[in-house]
Amino acid sequence: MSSFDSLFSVGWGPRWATLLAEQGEAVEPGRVLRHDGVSVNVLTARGERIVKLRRGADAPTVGDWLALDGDTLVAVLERSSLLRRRAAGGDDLQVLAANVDLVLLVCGLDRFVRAGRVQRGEALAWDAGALPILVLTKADLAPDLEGTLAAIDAVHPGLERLLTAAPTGLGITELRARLVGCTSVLLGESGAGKSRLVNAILGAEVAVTGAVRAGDAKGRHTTTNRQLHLVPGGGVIIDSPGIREVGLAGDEESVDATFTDVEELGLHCRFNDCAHTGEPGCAVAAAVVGGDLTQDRLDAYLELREEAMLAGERAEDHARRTQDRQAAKASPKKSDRR
Ligand SMILES: Nc1nc2c(ncn2[C@@H]2O[C@H](COP(=O)(O)OP(=O)(O)OP(=O)(O)O)[C@@H](O)[C@H]2O)c(=O)[nH]1
Ligand SMILES: [Mg+2]
Ligand SMILES: [Zn+2]
Repeated sequence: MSSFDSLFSVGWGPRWATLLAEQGEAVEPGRVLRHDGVSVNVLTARGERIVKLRRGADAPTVGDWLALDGDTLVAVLERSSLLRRRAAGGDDLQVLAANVDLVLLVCGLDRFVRAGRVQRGEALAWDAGALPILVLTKADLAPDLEGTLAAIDAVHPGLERLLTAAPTGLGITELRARLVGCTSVLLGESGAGKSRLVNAILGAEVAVTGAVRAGDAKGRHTTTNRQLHLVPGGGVIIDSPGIREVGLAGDEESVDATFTDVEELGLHCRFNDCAHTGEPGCAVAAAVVGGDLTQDRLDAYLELREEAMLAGERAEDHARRTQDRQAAKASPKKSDRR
């Protein structure tokens, strides 16, 4: 028995105990509940605490486990997973949440569910080292529920999906059961119903929700900070602000994980480096002709793979430039050396 057992409800376990022990005897653990730019709210065995962040030091994010000495951050414990996305148009990767097991891709059925958005979310989840689950909200507002679900399932083979409606409680018990023992994060555009879902799961009005515009069902970015909540029955869930663009964090493998059907077909192509873009003996192209794979899905795969490749190259360039700058700083007068 350790004195940190009360943290089991927020995911404490042997992994964290081992990593914490490496930080010496004087430290205690805490999990980041909320981040507000200059400080983080941390849950410790002795209650919630605000820890100020120092500039340039290890930057913790929501979901991180910290080693603390009083109110001082000693270390961010090595993450088991990290959800990131590429910020719109930039080289920068925005860190969304750490140590997550499940990424809940939240889409409201009051508007069209765009396949590309879901596929990008899937790729981000795989890239993080987490499992994606499609969570459809607002089932009560769907004009043709059965038709919509059939269409969505056809476009996303292999993706786990849950259907919910907050006003009627549809799917909430199933979702809660799915969250037991996991750290889950909600990802979706503004107005998708993430915060209302959190309230339904928690059985309490904890998260603030906001109405969507009547004309286009767009939200108003009601939630502005990521926040970790405890799920009754076990597990934790992170509510997050709506995101408009889901820029891939790089890594073509995360795209392959999203399109395992295309990957499997590709094993039968004549060339093992086949790009499925018109090569002879391409099994993927044959599957499209034979009707086993839609051209739309192949196009989506090729497009996301290209984007991931370019993102990966940009990230490498970025890393190289940073390294060069640091090297230049370390030895400013190289030419003077004899
Ligand atoms: N009818 C119905 N309305 C819902 C459901 N889920 C959410 N809503 C409504 O949709 C609107 C937006 O919900 P929020 O939970 O605030 O959306 P959000 O995803 O948190 O939005 P941001 O915080 O802006 O990212 C609110 O008016 C909710 O009451 C649902 O299942 N059915
Ligand atoms: Mg919200
Ligand atoms: Zn091929």
